[in-house]
Amino acid sequence: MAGTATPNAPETNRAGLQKKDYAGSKSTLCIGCGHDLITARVIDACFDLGIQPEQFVKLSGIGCSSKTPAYFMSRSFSFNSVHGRMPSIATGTALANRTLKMIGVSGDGDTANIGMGQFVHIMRRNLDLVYVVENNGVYGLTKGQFSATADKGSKLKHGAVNPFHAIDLCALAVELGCGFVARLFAGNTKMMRQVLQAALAFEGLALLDIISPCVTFNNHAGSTKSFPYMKDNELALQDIGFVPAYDPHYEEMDHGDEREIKLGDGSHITIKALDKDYDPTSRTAALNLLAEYHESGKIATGLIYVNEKEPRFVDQINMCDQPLSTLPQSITRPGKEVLEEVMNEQA
Ligand SMILES: Cc1ncc(C[n+]2csc(CCOP(=O)(O)OP(=O)(O)O)c2C)c(N)n1
Ligand code: SF4
Ligand SMILES: [Mg+2]
Repeated sequence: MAGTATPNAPETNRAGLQKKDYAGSKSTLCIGCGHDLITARVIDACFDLGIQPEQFVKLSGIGCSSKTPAYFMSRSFSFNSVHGRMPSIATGTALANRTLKMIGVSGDGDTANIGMGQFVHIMRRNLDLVYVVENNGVYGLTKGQFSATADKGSKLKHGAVNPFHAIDLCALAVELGCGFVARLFAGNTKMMRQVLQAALAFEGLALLDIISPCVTFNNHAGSTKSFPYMKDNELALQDIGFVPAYDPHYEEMDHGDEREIKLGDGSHITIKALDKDYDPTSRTAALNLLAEYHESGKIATGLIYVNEKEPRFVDQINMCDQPLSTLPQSITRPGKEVLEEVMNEQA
């Protein structure tokens, strides 16, 4: 937890770093873009947790959203990949160095259109990755065409109506076995900051589908991803808190009627039901909830599903403890004799 050493001195966190140590380059996005709000919360959450920037990797695809890793944590590793292919790069990174924590930033077009094939497969694995979809329902970078998350019947700026059903990324993620699924709104600062911390602490893959309005191409009447629509139709399911593992005060706190979820690293998510009390550890309840809200036109935000019992990707595939990237070539390239020995082994 962040603490202040001396009055008026800039706040430092447990890594001895200040907020400015988590900054990146200046944003080049349109003024008011929802994506910039998400960037600010990523910086907050990484600062709050005291993440060491040099132990962190930022990955993305292509789009306005995929440009945002340039705007935070310039001391971290970073790779801006091909359109829709961020999950492949994340998988390779996890294989090369299992000790790194990763954030992948994508857009609704990058994920639900060109990247759908990659998305569904990474949801089945449990990489240590926070997968953020900055969801504005359009291809912002290429001037605002509908993406596959645009709601049926919603309108483009010049009146065209979307005839197709929307893909619900949260429902797909729950269906495919993802262990941490949240739907958020870029305008809900508090919830984003808490859930981002929990997602970063989660040992496995966390999908955050964040409605992030495009103020230039999708913020008009008729859009269901605009700031005004979200202000009128967001239904925050929960008041979410996060207590990191290193905070010694958790046991002393009064948790009243809150639900608690203990994560594998010893941290806690606290959940106070606001709209309706449902169990985010139940897969069936999560899928029912998403279907029910979709019908109503309301956008339920909060923690949709948590299952922290699945083994991590690197353990599922029996990866050695030492990161591959630190092993000498004599081990990673054992040579012709060893290959021959393997080939001659009896099945
Ligand atoms: C292979 C390929 N096809 C198409 C494009 C053109 N293109 C660039 S960004 C983009 C869509 C981005 O939309 P989204 O992921 O929703 O990001 P946003 O800009 O809305 O944040 C497209 C189609 C491309 N760069 N590469
Ligand atoms: S075009 Fe839309 S998504 Fe892209 S930076 Fe501008 S407001 Fe953001
Ligand atoms: Mg988009």
